[in-house]
Amino acid sequence: MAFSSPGLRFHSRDGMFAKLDPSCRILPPFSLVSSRCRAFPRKLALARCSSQQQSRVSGLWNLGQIERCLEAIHCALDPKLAAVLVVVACSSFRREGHSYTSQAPVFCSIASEQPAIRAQIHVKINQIPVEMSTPESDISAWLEDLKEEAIQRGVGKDTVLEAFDGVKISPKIMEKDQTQPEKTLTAEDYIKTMVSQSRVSRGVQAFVDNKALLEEISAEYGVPASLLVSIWGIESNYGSYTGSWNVIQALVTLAFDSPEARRRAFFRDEVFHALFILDKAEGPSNAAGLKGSWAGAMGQCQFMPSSFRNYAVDFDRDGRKDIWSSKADIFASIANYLAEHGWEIGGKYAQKVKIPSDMDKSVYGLDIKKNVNRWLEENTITACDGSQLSGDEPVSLVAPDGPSGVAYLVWENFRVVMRYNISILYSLAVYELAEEITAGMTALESKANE
Ligand SMILES: [Ca+2]
Repeated sequence: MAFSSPGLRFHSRDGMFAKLDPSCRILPPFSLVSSRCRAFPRKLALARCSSQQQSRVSGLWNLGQIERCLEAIHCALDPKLAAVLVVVACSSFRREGHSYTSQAPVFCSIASEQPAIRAQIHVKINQIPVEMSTPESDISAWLEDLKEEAIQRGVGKDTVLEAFDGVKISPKIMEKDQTQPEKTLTAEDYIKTMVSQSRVSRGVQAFVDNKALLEEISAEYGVPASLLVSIWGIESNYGSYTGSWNVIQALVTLAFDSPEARRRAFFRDEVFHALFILDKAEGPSNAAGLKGSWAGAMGQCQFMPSSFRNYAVDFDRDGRKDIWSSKADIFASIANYLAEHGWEIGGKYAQKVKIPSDMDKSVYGLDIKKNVNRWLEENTITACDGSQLSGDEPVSLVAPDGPSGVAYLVWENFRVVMRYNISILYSLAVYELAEEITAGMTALESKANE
């Protein structure tokens, strides 16, 4: 069969061109000949070589490889041709047994900025049947390799054997990893969802119930108690949802199957941290106690194993860092995490502001810092609550949906919370929930004083 696009033609020197047919299982090394893209085959070859490590497992192309190829394609070719290649590449992947509906838009956007082409690719990708899965023997070999590396890194053999007992690659986790909802909410709607009225009132109640402990920890680490409650509320709904997945199994699955090579390396590293937690008796006494989200975030403050090892605190001094059930350990771990990442005691966090709806997008964003006075001199900015803005500290202006959506001035502490979860929207939601909880506490106290 032949693919063509105006001015471009596929060509194979080794007769493998026919395998580009979407019915084949392996996307072969292929070359393209075109007057406009002579550099392309080399880029593609490089992309493939750099991920040989991953292809060793299945011998087939994985998402990470495909993504790199698509980037190369996108750099070199026109969108229509890239669109055809996306469909071919995804055919190979989809037949591997992966359902990657949520990745389709990513491929589509890499391939083309034109909505009509993206929509067309999306439809085509979803028509490709899912048939095959990676052979069991390959998974076993990969798991053995992982265990061996853990032992070489210094984890006790008994710990490794116990932790891996019954651990399998979980299709459910693979599915979850590949079907994350697309971020389509506006910042305002996202904040409304995260800072619901019930979450605010539960937060105020949680503050009241744990006031003495929260204030003790807040005094020790310099992080406001309302912020600790806010993060606790957003991470696990005040401890009511922490996830009951076996963390080793979750991490192993993601290290094996996550779409991007960078994420696979991240989760592989987290597997070793989780094993060290068990081996060095830093947390739960056995692997069954290491519970978390499907993505490996553990306990009521949702720490990844590496964060647990570096920042979790045994505040109640019972010999274990228990972020699953000890409130003292949970609050102190959150506070310590923020303190260690540079929380400025008494520093400002954020201020909701009004900005001109025609403000140029190039003049704001997290990478632009100016002091408040300069912002006021150069731009028309007013505080939404009517307060007077001024100050010499460097601040940034963020407006996630553009100048006509919500806008905030953000201080250094805003960035510190982004170290907890690298998302502007997350840090804004944490701020707004903390503000609401503080307001709720103030209202309660003034009522009590009446
Ligand atoms: Ca403890």
